[in-house]
Formats: sequence, structure tokens, C-alpha cells
Amino acid sequence: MKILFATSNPNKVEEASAVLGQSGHRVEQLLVGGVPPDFEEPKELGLEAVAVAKIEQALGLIRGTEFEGSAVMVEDSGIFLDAFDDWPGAESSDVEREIGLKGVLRMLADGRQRGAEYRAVAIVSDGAGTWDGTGVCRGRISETVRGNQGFGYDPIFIPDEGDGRTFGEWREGKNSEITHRARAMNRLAELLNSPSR
Ligand code: ITT
Repeated sequence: MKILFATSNPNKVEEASAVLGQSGHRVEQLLVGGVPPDFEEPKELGLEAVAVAKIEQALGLIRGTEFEGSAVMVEDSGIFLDAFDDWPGAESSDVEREIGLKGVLRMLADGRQRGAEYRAVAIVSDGAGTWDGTGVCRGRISETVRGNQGFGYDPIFIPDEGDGRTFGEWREGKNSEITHRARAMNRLAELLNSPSR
């Protein structure tokens, strides 16, 4: 199935394309008038609520266009630090922009626990049916910023299922089955490819 991914983040498109491509789906970034959609995100309500808000807006956006009736996908993700309550979560991109990765490291400097996890919620809808998948990737926050691969928090995130390197140091790319996004996309692929769909 062709899936139009409504996101402004090319890293997400690349990862979704690799994972869903293995299950026979073709992912393309949804561009309306040549630009990715800019959604209102109720971030204070958490990832799920943001993903639901994004899919509703995406379906509204393609209504009456050449894309109406196509499958569209949205995804909301973030990092959750064990030392804090649900933070930064859905506000990960804002926090990264406001205090930077070094600012996040400073917040853990007083010996706080360093456990963390990435979470992703992805939703596909063709207007008639809706499917969703979630994924988690457990890890811990490094002491220093290491590596420049990936995006976002990758240079300070050490996945538990890795070899001690941050995702920022994974030159081979982190698009394997262990990431939160890959897990959410694999779940979606299972649902989309199910005979009972
Ligand atoms: P769209 O909303 O347009 O899809 P976005 O990048 O703004 O793109 P989100 O609102 O879902 O996406 O914010 C996700 C943020 O969470 C992202 O900017 C990073 O700060 C962090 N994040 C999520 N997944 C990540 C990953 O795989 N690697 C690094 N950081 C990630």
C-alpha cells in the first residue's frame, strides 16, 4: 500500500520507509502545495493525544485534494527520562531547542537516575479504517554528548540493546528493529497485512 507520511521530519520518513518497505508498503512524505503540513499539537496531553490530533488534521487537509482516499500516516514520539515525571515526552523537540542536549545532561548532573526510553505512537488511516502501533526503546542517558549520527537526543541515548555506543555513534544507522519507531511501524505492518483487515 502507498502510505503518505504527514511529517516534517525527513529522518522519520527514512526510518518508516525502511521498515514498512520490508512489508511491501511504500512510504512517501505528504507534501501539500510542496510543503509538509504544520499541525496543532496538544502536547500537554501526551503522545497519543497528539497523534490523534495529527491524524484528524491530516485527513482534513487532504479532503478535496488529489490525495483524498489515500492512506495517511502520522507519528508522534519523544524521550522520557526516568528521573522526571513524563518529561520531556511530547515536548521533547521544544526542550531540545530550548536547553539543548547539554542542558538535559546538566539536569541529570546531581546524580539522578539516567534511565530513559524513547516512545512512538503511529497511526495510519485511509478515511475508512484506522490502525495504530506503539513502540518503546529502553536505554540510558550518557554522561557526555557522543556522535553526530541520527537526530534529536540520539547523541546522548545509549540503547539497552546496543553495545554501549549512543545512537549518535551508530554510523551504520539505527534503523533496525530495536527502535521505538521501527517497533511502532512493525506493529502497523502486522495490522495492515493481516488477512482480517
Ligand atoms: P513531526 O511532528 O512533523 O512528525 P517532529 O520532529 O516535530 O516531526 P515530534 O513532534 O514527534 O516530531 O517530536 C519528536 C521529538 O522527539 C524529536 O524532535 C526528538 O527531539 C525526539 N525524538 C523522537 N524520536 C527520536 C529519535 O528516533 N531519535 C532522536 N530523537 C527523537
